[in-house]
Amino acid sequence: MKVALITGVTGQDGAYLSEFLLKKGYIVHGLKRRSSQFNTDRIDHLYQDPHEENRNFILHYGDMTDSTNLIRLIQEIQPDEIYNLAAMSHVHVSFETPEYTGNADGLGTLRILDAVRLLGLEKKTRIYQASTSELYGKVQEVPQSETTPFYPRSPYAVAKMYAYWITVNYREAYGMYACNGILFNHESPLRGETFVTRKITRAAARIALGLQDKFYLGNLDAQRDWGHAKDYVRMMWMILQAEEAEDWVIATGKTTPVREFVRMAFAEVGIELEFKGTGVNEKAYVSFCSNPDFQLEIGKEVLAVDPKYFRPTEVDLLIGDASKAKNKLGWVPEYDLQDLVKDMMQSDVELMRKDQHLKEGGYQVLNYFE
Ligand code: NDP
Ligand code: GDR
Repeated sequence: MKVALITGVTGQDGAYLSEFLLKKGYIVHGLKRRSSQFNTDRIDHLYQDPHEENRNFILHYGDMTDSTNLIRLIQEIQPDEIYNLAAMSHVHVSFETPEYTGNADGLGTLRILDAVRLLGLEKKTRIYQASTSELYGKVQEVPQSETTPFYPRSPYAVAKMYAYWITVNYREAYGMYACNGILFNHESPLRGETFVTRKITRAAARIALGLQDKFYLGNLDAQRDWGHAKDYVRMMWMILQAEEAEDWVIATGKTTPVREFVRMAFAEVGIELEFKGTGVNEKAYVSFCSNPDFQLEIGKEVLAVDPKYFRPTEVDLLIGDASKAKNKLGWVPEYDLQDLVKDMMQSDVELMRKDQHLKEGGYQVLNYFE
């Protein structure tokens, strides 16, 4: 049985990757942070009581900023594969916490690579580094591929650039099997609530159910290449099974503006929107509602722009060329954008219906949006 260690196991990708590897028969070890509350919502269905024998899903406390912890864990676990997914992954927040982001996302990657080297596991342990399309930043060429130059536009992207190159350097210097997956945006019902797609699907569900009046976004013109996280974690595994350690772009090859994602999310539940105005004055109104379950007034304002969500430097356009992964590894995504929106909306409507029941029962429901 192969043994994997996943850092960032409590995140979106960590949860899907754990499920995927467990189905493949792996023993999966996960690194989770100590938190003052339980932080394992996304993986609770995989949880195994520590008193059980022969567990195949084992969680350990740890942190990407703690070398001794990482060295000790890797020594104990002796993993065949490490998936380094842990990161402060929010681009906008990285402008608020640049030093921490550099430490966790940049130096954290070095700590993993160097632990493997220090422990003499260079020939045993394969390493996947969660690199990102944010490396491309300011548009140099489209579509973006493995050969497109980088121009990072946030402390997050700069930290990830260090992580990218230190991964390449350890591969070249010490012959380690270490790869970068340059993944474009991927989303799912498990996506963090403050990333734009999930913010939109949660708000659309809440507005449809009458739990919320309107919501606010930043730059509606930004364009992203959005795929489904389930397709992307499968690719992480395929990358580590390849004969040679290389770097790979994973993307759908299609790009969509944030505004269009908003339109698709509302349309998924029968609500048509009309957008009026431009820039910070742009707003969206209900123009038609075909769903008799939702009591929405035609002309109701549901979306406005709030400049506080604009970033000091923005990445305007991402569109990836994953031909290398498709041709050499045979990767074919199962979901397109419409399937993704459907999956996220179904899940959020179901989740918000629970809130609706709680509210009707007189209980307080979460009313916090970032
Ligand atoms: P999430 O934000 O959902 O998950 C990040 C994970 O990292 C969480 O488990 C988080 O723990 C953990 N983490 C954060 N800081 C630390 C730390 N200092 N020590 C230990 N663990 C830490 O991200 P995703 O699952 O979406 O992404 C996974 C990886 O892929 C990230 O590295 C991200 O930057 C990268 N990436 C993501 C893309 C995407 O579109 N999703 C695209 C390209 C790259 P906690 O749950 O406690 O917060
Ligand atoms: P991104 O994802 O920055 O691409 O990073 P995010 O969903 O945060 O933003 C996408 C685009 O939407 C615009 N936007 C808003 N974004 C947020 N979060 N909130 C808003 O209200 C809002 N309004 C408009 C943004 O300006 C941006 O252009 C994600 C993360 O998962 C990274 O970890 C990963 O590396 C990259 O994807 C690939």
